[in-house]
Amino acid sequence: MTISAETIRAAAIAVLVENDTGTLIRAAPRLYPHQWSWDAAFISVGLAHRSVPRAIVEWRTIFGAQWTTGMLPHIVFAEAPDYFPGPDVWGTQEAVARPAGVQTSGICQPPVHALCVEQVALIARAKGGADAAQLEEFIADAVPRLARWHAWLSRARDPEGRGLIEIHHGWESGMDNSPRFDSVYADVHVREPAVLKRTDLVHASAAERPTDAEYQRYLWLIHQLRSVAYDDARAVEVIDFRCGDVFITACLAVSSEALARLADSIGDVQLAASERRRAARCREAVLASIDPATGLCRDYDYRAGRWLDVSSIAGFSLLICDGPTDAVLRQRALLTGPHWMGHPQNRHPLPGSVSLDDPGCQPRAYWRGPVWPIMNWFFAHCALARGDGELGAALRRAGLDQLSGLEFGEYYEPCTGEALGSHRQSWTAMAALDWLTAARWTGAGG
Ligand code: 2M8
Repeated sequence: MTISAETIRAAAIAVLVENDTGTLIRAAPRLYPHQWSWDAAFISVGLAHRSVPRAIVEWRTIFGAQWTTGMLPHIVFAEAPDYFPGPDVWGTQEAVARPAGVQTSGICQPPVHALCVEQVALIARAKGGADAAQLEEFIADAVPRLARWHAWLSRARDPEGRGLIEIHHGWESGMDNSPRFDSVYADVHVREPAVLKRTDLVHASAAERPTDAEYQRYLWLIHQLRSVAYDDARAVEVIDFRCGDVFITACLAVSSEALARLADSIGDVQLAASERRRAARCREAVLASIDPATGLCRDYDYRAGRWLDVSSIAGFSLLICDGPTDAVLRQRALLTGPHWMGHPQNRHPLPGSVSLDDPGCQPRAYWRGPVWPIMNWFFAHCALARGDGELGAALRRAGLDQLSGLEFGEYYEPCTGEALGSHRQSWTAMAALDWLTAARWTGAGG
């Protein structure tokens, strides 16, 4: 690294400060002027390093938008008209389960929340004093909310107990246009094309964003969900997209373990036990999804009744949630090998969203090839949590090198290292800030 850690750290803090509206952190200054659910969860970890009370405010905004069903919606809208699709398109005021006094979207995102609350708790408890005291009060409120969120995911998105958590929109995966979902989207037939107001293309290059054809399908799925007023039971009857998402299932496994520890910390042994059972079920489903031929995890198309044999970063979901040593080591060898982190053309030894060797890889196109700093952080965090300090440190080192240009890109071109999509993306800044601050990485205090 030619640039000092302190320079990166200060620049990362500046991004979070700039994107702060006071009650929520915009996911990005212009492209994403609202609060995104999994972005905000990750961002709260960075916020906690600077101010535990501010991190708690972020969580109050997330939880203040929780639906009565327990769902945490994927967007909480701020006062910012410049985003499409905005609240008028979502029309969630027609939903019985909507929260009062706040506008939200009507779908969810990967459940990394409990995992991030636990990190905030660890940071606050290490700081002690007023931070720790405020934290304990917050945890007592957060734990039942997180429990309702997890219960909703199992109840509404795995009603038959098949194991994989089902999504009804590619946006729920967080990896919007990933080739993971190409064949699922091929069965989404847009009956009434929407008027597209692509505000995203004002702020990012079209070559780095989804196409209009993809957006038509995104809008059609919103239309279908809105037609049943976002009612969970009716949604499964009308929706053209029903995919068992292995990455979300792995996120729920690690988050359920985290929630179990949080529940233990406040003496709720019953909740702790049921979250551990949930974690075990999810982990089993992730393991069962593995293609014996490739060693990678797979999504499942519930409408078509078939496994989706697409190689993407989500294929490494076992490295998120852990599992039997042989299967974990196989994935680890693949991830660090020549098709992914060790690819000879890589600017930095980091995994792309799709392998550079995949014929469908598009190195500039969003979730179809670029390297995502937040994924590097997440995989590094989970490696460390699994006891794989070597992989965690390797991802951190290369991840920080990648961010030394200080653009804090949303994603990066794998071969050139060019920052793509939005610059000054909040969760990218969080990754740098946590890597340079948290005791588990630096071995120092705080
Ligand atoms: C991207 O998704 C939004 C839609 O939700 C968009 O393209 O407008 C995804 O990368 C998603 O995972 C992320 O949470 C969001 C904000 O960073 O942007």
